[in-house]
Amino acid sequence: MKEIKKILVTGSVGQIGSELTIALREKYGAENVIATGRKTKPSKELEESGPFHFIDVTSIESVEEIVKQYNIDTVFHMAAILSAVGEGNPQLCWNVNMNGTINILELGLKYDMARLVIPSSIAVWGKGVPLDNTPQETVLKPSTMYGVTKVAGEILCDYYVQRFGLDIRGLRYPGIISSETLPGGGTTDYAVAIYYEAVEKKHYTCFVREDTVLPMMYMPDCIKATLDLAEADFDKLVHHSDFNIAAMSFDVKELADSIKKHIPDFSVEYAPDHRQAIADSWPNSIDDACARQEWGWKPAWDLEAMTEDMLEKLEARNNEGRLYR
Ligand code: AKB
Repeated sequence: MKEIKKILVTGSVGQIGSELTIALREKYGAENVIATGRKTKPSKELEESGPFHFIDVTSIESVEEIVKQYNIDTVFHMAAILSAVGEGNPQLCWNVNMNGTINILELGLKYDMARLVIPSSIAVWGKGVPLDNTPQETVLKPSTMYGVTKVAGEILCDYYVQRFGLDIRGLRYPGIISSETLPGGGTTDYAVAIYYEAVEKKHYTCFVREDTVLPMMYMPDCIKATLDLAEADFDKLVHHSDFNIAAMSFDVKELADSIKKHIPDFSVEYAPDHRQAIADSWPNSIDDACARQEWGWKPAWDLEAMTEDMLEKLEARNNEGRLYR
């Protein structure tokens, strides 16, 4: 297994990418982690903590320029169009997610890279899947273009592992909840927005029903899972690009109730929109036994601990008048 030395992070301005980049810089050295984004201005912290460049993942030349300039041997490919935005523009979703992924795979091959980390999502599932404790191996029939690109991406990654021996890893992220960067255009975004609005307005209008249950994870667990999988012993991996991982599952009422313990006059109303059908097509809970066995995955955060931490951080920022930064 080759050593990780020079890392490229695509989508580093996004919800996961922004915190992952900082964690990678702490672990591998700031000058060894090259953050990239498409258009959105990076935060001060991201820009000042190490190299940052604008690239277009759909253009192989644009990515290759950075790969050559920095001698990149590892990529964390976080750039993607998520489920809700993807339904608004399926063609864009296909272009960014599929061409972005194949460009990273081709560059991985051309430059004989040490490691490619290419995440997937719970969006791979759809009709015909058992909704409770969804198994690692089951039918993958997504109902969104985002899901289609994630299924195709997983299969493509596994093909490059088997055909060319590339070292590729990926996990099926559940909804990720964080206090730092807002998510952009996913179906699970309500589980982040509810905290911000609870702190700002003590009221939230939720775009999915009260009884909607989805698998979720707090950002510290998400970062840990991503770093641990990246460093796992390749020889012990049976799976590569499609690991189920789970941390917690709850419906919106349980989420609201956990917030009400800290903000008793918080209220929620429900106005389900087109995202309800997407949420209904995804599992309630996930069986992550393979991730636990093959690379030791174990979550640390549950709903109550996450709510306490989220509210503490958001309330501190709100008191300084910079809730949304
Ligand atoms: C989305 O809601 O689209 C994402 C995901 C589950 O991959 N958060």
